[in-house]
Amino acid sequence: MPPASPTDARVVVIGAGIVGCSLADELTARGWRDVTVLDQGPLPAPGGSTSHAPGLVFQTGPSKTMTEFATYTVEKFHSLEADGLSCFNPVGGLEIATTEERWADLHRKAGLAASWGVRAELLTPRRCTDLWPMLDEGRILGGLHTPDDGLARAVPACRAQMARAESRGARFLERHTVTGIERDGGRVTGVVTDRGTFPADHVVSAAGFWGPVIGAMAGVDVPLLPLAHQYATTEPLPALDGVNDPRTEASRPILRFQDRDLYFREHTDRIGIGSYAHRPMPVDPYAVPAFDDAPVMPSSLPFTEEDFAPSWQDSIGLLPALGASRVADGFNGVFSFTPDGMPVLGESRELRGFWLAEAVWVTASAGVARAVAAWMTDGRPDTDLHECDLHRFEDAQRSPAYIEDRGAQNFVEVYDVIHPLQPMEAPRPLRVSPFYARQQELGAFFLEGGGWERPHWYEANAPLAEGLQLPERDAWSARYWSPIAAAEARATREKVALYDMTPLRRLEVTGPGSLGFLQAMTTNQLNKKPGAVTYTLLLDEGGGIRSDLTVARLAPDHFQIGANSGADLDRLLRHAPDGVQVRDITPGTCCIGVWGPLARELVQPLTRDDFSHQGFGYFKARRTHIGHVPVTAMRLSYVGELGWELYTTADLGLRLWDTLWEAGRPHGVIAAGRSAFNSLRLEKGYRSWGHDMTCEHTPYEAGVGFAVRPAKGDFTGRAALEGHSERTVTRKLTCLTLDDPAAVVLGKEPVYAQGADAPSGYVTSAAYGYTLGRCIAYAWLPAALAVPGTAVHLAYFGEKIPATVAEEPLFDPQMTRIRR
Ligand code: FAD
Ligand code: THG
Repeated sequence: MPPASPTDARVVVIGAGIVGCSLADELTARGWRDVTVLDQGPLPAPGGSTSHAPGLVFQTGPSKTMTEFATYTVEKFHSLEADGLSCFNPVGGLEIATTEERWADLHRKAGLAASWGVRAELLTPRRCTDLWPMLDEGRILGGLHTPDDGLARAVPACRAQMARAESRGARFLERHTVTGIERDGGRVTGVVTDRGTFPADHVVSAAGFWGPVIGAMAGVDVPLLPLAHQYATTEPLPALDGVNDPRTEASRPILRFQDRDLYFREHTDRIGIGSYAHRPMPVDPYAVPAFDDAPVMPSSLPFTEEDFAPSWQDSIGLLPALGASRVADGFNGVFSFTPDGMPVLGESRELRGFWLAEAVWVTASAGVARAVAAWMTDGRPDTDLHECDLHRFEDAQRSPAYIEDRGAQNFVEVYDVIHPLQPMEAPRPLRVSPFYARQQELGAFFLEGGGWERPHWYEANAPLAEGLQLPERDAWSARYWSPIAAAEARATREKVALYDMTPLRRLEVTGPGSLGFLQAMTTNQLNKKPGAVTYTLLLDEGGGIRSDLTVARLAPDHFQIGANSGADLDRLLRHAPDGVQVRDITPGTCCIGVWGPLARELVQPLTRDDFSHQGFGYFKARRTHIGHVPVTAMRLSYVGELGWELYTTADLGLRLWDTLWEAGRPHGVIAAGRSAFNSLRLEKGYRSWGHDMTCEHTPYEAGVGFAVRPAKGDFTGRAALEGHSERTVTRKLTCLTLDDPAAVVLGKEPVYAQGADAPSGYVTSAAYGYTLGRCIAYAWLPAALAVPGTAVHLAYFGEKIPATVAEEPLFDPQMTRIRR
C-alpha cells in the first residue's frame, strides 16, 4: 500500500520528454519528494518526439479542456527561463483561409477562442500580409490572429523544469531503459530497467509514442498509434536576412495553412514547414531503433522527399518567395495519434498506481501535467478530464485494428474543417442495435457515437415534414440536420414515437450490500421499495458532478443504472466492495423509448399488467411482458412525454420493435431520431452530462440540486457541498432563448452581457425547440446575469445574436404531460 500522505509516495515517471519533465515539476511543486524520472536516452534531449518538436502552440480548439491545457502551457513556459531566455516566444498565431469554408470556420473558431478566453481577431488579407509579408495576399480570404499563441522552446522547457524539480529533490536518470513493470496484488510496485529495479508506489508512463510498449509491460492497453509526420526546413532566405534574432529564432506569427494541411514557423533566416498532407505513415514502436543505433534520433525517421513534393508546391503557392529556395533538411518525425485525437490520461483500474499521460502535444503538455499531478495528489482531477480519460474507450474501440484505422484517420483529418456532429467514416458500422435492419428500411440517417450507429432522423418521415414552416438554416446549422427532425419532434409531442435508446449505457449492480454501496456513491435517496427509479448524481469528493444516473431498484439487491460514460462504470468498479457485482450490460441488451401522449394506448393492449397512471406510476420500474417479449419497463422520459423505456435482451430486440410498431400503426407511431430527441430534452430542460455539466460544477450551479439529499446519510461529495445551495451560487447553468425565431446556433458560442466586449460565459448545448418555435441555448453565466428577462447576445460566426434569459423548463413546467 502507498503511504498515507500521497506526497510521501515513491513515483517513477517513465520518459523525460516534455510531459515527464512537466509532471516532475508539478508533482514536486505539490510537495512530492520521491520522484524519479527515467529515460532510455541521454538528457536533456533523449530522442523522443519532444527532442525535435518545432513547438508551435495554437491554443484554440473545440475542447475547452484542451484549450485550457494550452493556455496553462503558454503561461507557464513564458515564466520559465533557460539560457537567459523565456521558454515561450509569444510571436502570435495566424491561421489563414483560402476557401470560403475555411473562412467561415475561422469565424467559428474566433467564437471558440472568445468562449475559452483566448484573444483572437479576424483579419483582412492586407492585415495578414502586414504580419507575414511573404504571404501572397491575392490567395487569401482572411486570417485569424491569436496574439498570445507562439513558440514553445520544448527542450529548454524540459531543462528548466528538470532543474526546478531537481532542486526540490527529484532525480532524472538518463540511459535507463525500462524493460518491465513489477506488480503485486493488482498494484504496481516497481519499474525494472537495464540498470536495476526502482521500487514505486506510482508509475506514470509518459513515454510518448512508446506508450503501448510500456503499457504491454504492465498489461494495460494504450490506445494510440505512432505516426510519422513530415517537417522540412528551407535554405536561408534573402527575405529573412537580418530579420530575426538567432537566439529567439522567430518574430512573425506561427502560421497555419490548413486548407493544404500545412504549418510554418521561422528558424532565424529559414522557414520550417510541417505537413499533414501526406499518406498516414504508421510506425511500429517496437521497431524504432535505440538511441545509439538511430541515424539521428529514435523518433526521427529518414525524410521521404516524394511524400513532401506536393506540400512544397503548396508552400510556394502561399509564400512565393520560397520559389527561389529549396528544402535543405527534412525528417519524418514520429508522434502519437489516438482514435479521437485526445490524450490518454488516468490511472489504470486493473493495475492501481499505474498512470498514463500519453498522446500529449507540447501545446497541452504543461496543462496535462498540472491536471495529472492534481489528480495524483488529491485523488481526483480538479478540471474536467472526461474527454481524456483512459476509460472513455469502449471494448469495441480497443482492438488494434480500430486504433490503427482511427489513429490514421485522425492524422488525415487533423486540419480539416470538422462539423461538431461529423462522424468518422470508418470503421462503420461497428456497433448496431437489434433494430438496425428496420432503421435502414425506414431510411435512417446515422451518425456515430461510442461506436454505435445512431439514427438522427428517418427519411420515411419526410411526408410529415411537408408544409412545416421552418426558418432557413445557414450552411453550418443545415449540416447533419433535416426538417424531418422537426416533424419527428412534433409527432412525439402529438402522438407517439419509438426511440432507439440502445446506446444508453446500462449497468447492473447486484449482491448483498448493493444498496449501501450506491447510497454511499450517489446523492439521492435510493432506499425505496423495489420498483422505484431515482434520478441521482455521482459526485467527486469536491462536490463536482461526475455523472447523473437513473437508478432502478428491481429487487432488494438488484439495481439497474442508466449511466453516461465508461468513466461511470470505472468509478463504480473501483469502489465496489466485496460481494457487490457491477456489470456493464449495454452490449447484449437493448432499449426502446416509447414516448408521446398516445404511448399508453400503444403499450397497454400488449401487456396484461396495469399500465395506467395508478397502476404504473411515474419513475417506477417493473418486469413485464410486451407481447412475447420479457421486458424491464421504466416509466420515465428524457424527452418529457408520457411513456416508457423498455429494455430486453438483444436476441428479442427485433421482436420488441416489430410488436410495438404493429401495435402503433393505428396511433400513427413513427420512429424518431436523436436530432428530435436533443431538441425535446432541451425544451424540457434536462441536462446532458459532459456537455451542460461536468465535475467543474456543483449540483446547485447546474440546476440539479433537487437530486441531492444530505439528510439521507453520508455520500461522496456531501461534506464539500455543506453550506452550498441554489442561493449561494455565483454562476448558473442558464436557459436562453434566441430572440429571432429564425436564428439557430450550434453550441459553444460565447455569451455577452449587454454592452460588454468580453464574454461572460459560453453555450453548452443548443437546439431549435420546435414546440417553442425558437432556438434554445443553455449557457454558463454569472448568477447576476442568470435572471429571467435579462438580455444578452451570442456571437455566431461573427454575427451578434440577441438572446434572453428564460424561466425554465420551457416546456411543461407543471409536468402535466408526464404525470398522468
Ligand atoms: P516524448 O518526447 O517522445 O518522450 C517520451 C520519452 O520516453 C522519450 O524521451 C523516450 O526516450 C522515453 N522512453 C520511451 N520508452 C522508454 C523506455 N522503455 N525506457 C525509458 N524511457 C523510455 N506538438 C506541438 O504541440 N506543437 C508542434 O508544433 C509539434 N510539432 C511536431 C512536429 C513533429 C515533426 C513531431 C514528430 C511532433 C510534433 N509535435 C508538436 C508533437 C509533440 O512533439 C509530441 O506530442 C510531444 O513532444 C510528446 O511529448 P512526450 O513527453 O509525451 O513524449
Ligand atoms: N434514461 C435512463 N437513464 C439515464 C438517462 C435516460 N441516465 C443518464 C441520463 N439519461 C440521465 N439524465 C436524465 C435527466 C433527467 C431525467 C432523467 C435522466 C428526468 N428527470 C426528471 C426531472 O428532472 O423532472 C425527474 C427527476 C426526479 O423525479 O427526480 O427524467 O435518458 N434510464
